[in-house]
Order: sequence, then structure tokens, then C-alpha cells
Amino acid sequence: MHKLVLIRHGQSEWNLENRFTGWTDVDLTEQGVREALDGAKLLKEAGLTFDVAYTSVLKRAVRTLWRVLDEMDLMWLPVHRTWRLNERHYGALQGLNKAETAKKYGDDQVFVWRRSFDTPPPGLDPGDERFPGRDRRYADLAPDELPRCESLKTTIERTMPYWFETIAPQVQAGRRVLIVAHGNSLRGLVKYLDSMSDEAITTLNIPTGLPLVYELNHDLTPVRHYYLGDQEAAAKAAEAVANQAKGG
Ligand code: DG2
Repeated sequence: MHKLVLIRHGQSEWNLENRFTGWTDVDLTEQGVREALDGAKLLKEAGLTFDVAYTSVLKRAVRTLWRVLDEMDLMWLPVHRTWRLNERHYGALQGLNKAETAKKYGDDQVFVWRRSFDTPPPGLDPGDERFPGRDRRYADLAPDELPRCESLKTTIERTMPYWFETIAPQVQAGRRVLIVAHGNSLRGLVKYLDSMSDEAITTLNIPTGLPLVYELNHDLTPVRHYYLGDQEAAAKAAEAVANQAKGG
């Protein structure tokens, strides 16, 4: 049996301010750093360790991984960064406050933008300075890989090739893999691993900083999955994520 660990980065500055983040490269808050350290302690207590780690090219995920590896005395571990594990691109919503956006457009519309499977948020205008084509870290992407916005469906379409070609073979070869990524890039992977329907995934929310352990058969079908630590706290934290975009 294989074990795979997924962690959504610790609280970011824009998680704290309740703003749509997407590909905006904001850092962790002090609480986010603490969450990463607490996550690492839970991993150690569970007797888990790793052979290789994967993350995005966004600093909230990279720094969470650094803190976890430091706390676990694994700073030497091979680490691979890829834009394919980036958060879903939130298009023209990036920077807006989630609750204020819900007040303006209604809870239902914002739920569709946040959680529907295939409806994307409004896209960036072509000349928008937030367009990833203006950021040199994405210089190697083909023009049709540079998003103006992404739905969960299109996020999955760029994340899963990396899973199949790079990460899954490592897990199958017996390597203990840690992935530190984002709420929606991880929701896409979880949807695939658990064969969740397009409908079922709309209610799944992943809290920050909590290690999510998947036990997988040799063919990588899941046996079970669970958050480390206090299960009630994990459920409450997931519920809080769901409620971030209520207009009130
Ligand atoms: C959040 C997820 O991404 O937001 O882009 O705002 O995981 O990088 O903090 P993360 C964002 P929701 O889809 O939960 O609103």
C-alpha cells in the first residue's frame, strides 16, 4: 500500500483578507507559517516521512513546503516546482474581497464562480497586467497554456498530466510523496483520486495547512483518506472555507 500526503499551503495574506487569489503571488501570514509548522509536527507524530516533494511556483505553497521540510529535518529532499500545481486562475476576480463580491453579485453567482465544475470566473482583459504572459516565470508556457481565467475543469486539464506523467509513477515506484499546493488544484486531484462526480466536488473544501493522507492500492485506487489531527477541527475549518463568500 502507498501513502500520499497532500497539504494546502498555510493561511496566505489574501486568505486573511478574504480576497480571491488565484495566480497572485502573495506570501504566508504568521498564522500561515504556524499552520505549516503544526502540520509538520502532525506528520512527525504520525511517523510519516518523504522521498520527494512537489509544489507550485507560488510562494505561499513553496514557503509552506520549506517550513514543513525544515521542521521535519528534510531540507535535503528533492523538490519539484511546477506551474501545473498552481492555484486555479481566478481571472478578473483576483484581488476582490469574496464576501463583498457575494454582496454585489449574490451568493449563488459567487458559488458558481467558486465551486461549479465548468463555469469559469470572468476572464482578464487581454492587456491586464495580471495576465501570466507578462510574468517571466511562465515564459516557457505555450500561448494556449496561459490562462485568462480557469474553471475547476480547465484547472484539472493542466494539473492531471503532471500527476500521470510525473507524480503517479513516483508513488507507484514506492517513493513517499508530499504535494503542497492550493485549495482548487488539490480539489481537482482529490476529485480524480476519489472518482467524485462534477456535482459532488462542488461541496468539497480543503482547509489550510492540514496534512491530508491518502492510502492507495498498488494501482493507486484509494483505500481511505483522512486529515491528521483533530477531525472536528478539520471539518470546522473546511466549513469556514465554504462560508468565505457569503454576502450576509
Ligand atoms: C484560494 C482558493 O486559493 O479560494 O485563490 O482565492 O488555496 O491558493 O488560497 P488558495 C484563492 P476559494 O476557491 O476557496 O475561494
